[in-house]
Amino acid sequence: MKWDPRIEEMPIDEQKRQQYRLLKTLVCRLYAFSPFYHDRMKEAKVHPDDIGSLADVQKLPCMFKRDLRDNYPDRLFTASQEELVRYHVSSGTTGKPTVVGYTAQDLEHWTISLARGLSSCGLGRGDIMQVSYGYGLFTGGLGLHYGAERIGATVLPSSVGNTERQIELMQDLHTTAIACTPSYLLHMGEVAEKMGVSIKNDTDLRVGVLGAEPWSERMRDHMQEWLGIKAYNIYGTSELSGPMFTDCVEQQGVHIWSDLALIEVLDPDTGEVLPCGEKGELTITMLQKEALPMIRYRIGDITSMDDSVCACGRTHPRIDRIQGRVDDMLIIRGINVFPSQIEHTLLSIPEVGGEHFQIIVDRKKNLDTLLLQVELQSGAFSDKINDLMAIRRKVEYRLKNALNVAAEVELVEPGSLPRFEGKAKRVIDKRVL
Ligand code: ADP
Ligand code: K
Ligand code: ZN
Repeated sequence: MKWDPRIEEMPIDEQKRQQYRLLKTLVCRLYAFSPFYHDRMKEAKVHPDDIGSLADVQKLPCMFKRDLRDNYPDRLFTASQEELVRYHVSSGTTGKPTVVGYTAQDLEHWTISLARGLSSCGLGRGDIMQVSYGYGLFTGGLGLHYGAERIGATVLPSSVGNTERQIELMQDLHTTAIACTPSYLLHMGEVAEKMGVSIKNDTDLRVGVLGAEPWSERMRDHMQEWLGIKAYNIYGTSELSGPMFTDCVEQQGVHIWSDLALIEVLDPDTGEVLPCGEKGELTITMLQKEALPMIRYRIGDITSMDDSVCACGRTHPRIDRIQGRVDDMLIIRGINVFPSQIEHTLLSIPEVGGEHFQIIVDRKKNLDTLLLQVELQSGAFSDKINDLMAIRRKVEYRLKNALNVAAEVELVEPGSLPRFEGKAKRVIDKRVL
């Protein structure tokens, strides 16, 4: 079922004309009303008059995550507080989070995007969707919540955690679909088995809408087989609004609705636009966002684009699975963690300092684990176990606050971690997808 066939099947040249109109309007508005974009465009020596075709988007300067960070919390907003109806906050790269804001219209577009996407996964009024993304400052929970309600599905806002209870509810309320991270669904499957419940045989679950972290085709096959479901990919970032684009039933890539987003794939080194099919850095211009516009936002995710018409009949371009990052961002239980954030936190704790540490990421019982080996400063080294315990608790507490994910800390003797001559290799990621 198509939520909005007129848009979803729009001929490609018509989509392009619409995109050009939206881009032109956006650029004119920002040049006139946003000091940030005005200055950026002046620096790049482009004027709204230079935008005379869709391809001219390439003349516009790119934005990066650091632009949001440098303009914390709301200096990039182009809506007044009166016009904003919601904030979300995502983890930042140096301990400083990024704040995103929404007008009513922005929430509407996010919801519509998901209504189209969830319908394209074969969901509708007859479905009961358990939303097991976190509700709160992160975007996942509320985003899927409103998208699923819009298509008339019955939402069970179970959020993350309390897994046994979630499985009981899944059975009692006959949940047919779940939205969560792929690793949380794997964890649920295991917990269910321990409870003597087979998700495949003893529940009505038939669809998973899974994302917020990388996963593979192999993992999709495994989950579909083991849990007896269709597993669909969902992609987004808080700067776009949140998770907002999904696979369709063909499972041949994530459809990016062209009336909402204009995508390019750039060579991460040169910034040049790459042709369809080539892998590079996904770059998105959000064509209709009001509160927090994003022009040529270089997300850091590596993928390729396919602009051929999908077997489902939808004419909007698709992106392939995310193949990696251009930076060192880690995703731990769906939450973005930058090694620089860890370093920043450690630097503020005199007993350890931030010079020598190692990050070990693993997956145990299908849950990501984060272990930090941290060298003590020689002055803080003590053979009193109580002192060491206190330092460790302090480091764990500070990290939890900064990262929003728990890290286990192991204090090690000064000088015991490897030293590097070139770039430090601080991360050991043992997870295999
Ligand atoms: P979210 O709340 O959706 O996790 P964030 O802005 O915190 O939003 O994180 C966005 C990042 O998460 C993306 O840039 C990407 O690296 C990763 N991500 C989100 N969805 C997927 C997905 N389906 N596959 C791979 N990575 C994903
Ligand atoms: K994420
Ligand atoms: Zn499709």
